[in-house]
Amino acid sequence: MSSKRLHSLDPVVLKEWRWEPFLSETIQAFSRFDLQSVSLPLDFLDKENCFRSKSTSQIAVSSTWACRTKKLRFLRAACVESSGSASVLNFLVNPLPKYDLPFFGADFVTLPSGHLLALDLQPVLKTDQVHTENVWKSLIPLHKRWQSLLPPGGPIPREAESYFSPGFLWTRLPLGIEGDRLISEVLRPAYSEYLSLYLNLVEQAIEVSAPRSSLLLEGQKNYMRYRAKKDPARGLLTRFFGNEWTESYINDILFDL
Ligand code: DBV
Repeated sequence: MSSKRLHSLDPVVLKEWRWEPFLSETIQAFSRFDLQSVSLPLDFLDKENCFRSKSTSQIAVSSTWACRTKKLRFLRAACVESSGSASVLNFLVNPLPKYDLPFFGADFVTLPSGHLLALDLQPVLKTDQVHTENVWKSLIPLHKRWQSLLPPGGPIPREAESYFSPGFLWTRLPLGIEGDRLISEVLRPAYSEYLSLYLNLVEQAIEVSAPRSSLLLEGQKNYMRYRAKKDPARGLLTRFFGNEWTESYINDILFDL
């Protein structure tokens, strides 16, 4: 069985999920294009599971929003919540490879240790100037402004570096008032600007030649393989939902190419 949703998530499933305003804004923003539904297996659309943590039983939920448009092959948001211990929004836009567009990626993660926030327009072909130049000249000034108001997120794995742009917004914040303030006063407007830049790029994108499209497809596959292999959420998702569901979710849904 499969099902689909287009304009929002089921609010009953994600009662305490803190990233709802970001996802609503995202869906609203992409609605300027003609959103087309994609079917997902029901078990991945909404999932609820009981797991054991320090000898008590806890509930974790996961909910997936996904669609496509004429130029974007697959947009999906993975939303995870477990009362008190995790609240996650992982959002990725995969363009059709016949457009010279970057990925749009956000990873907003709240854990008992704090918030970990990543946002980027990630290149498909990082060393290809035609692919990057136009994006980076608009993105770098945004990054400069907003990253300067946030503490640096610290080192990222070396091998991951080739998948990020110089506009990678990356921070770790404490839980509590200060973290909440920076999320609403810095992350939120930064997110809106990154989103708006991306939407403009999508709007302007025109089809490329078939050989160039093959090159972009190879780059996309390479990126998706890396993300699936190294997904930092693997441990958390496995603890919440078990190994079998998690592997299928990561490999067949989240990073599906
Ligand atoms: N990350 C995902 C998916 C998630 C998810 C699909 C469904 O790719 C969550 C959930 N990310 C998630 C979790 C953690 C991270 C960490 C739960 C914390 C893991 C932990 O501490 O146990 C950005 N995310 C990270 C890290 C980076 C990113 C650099 C730290 C990794 C580390 O310390 O090894 N994810 C990475 C990234 C993008 C992204 C750059 C794109 C913008 O989506």
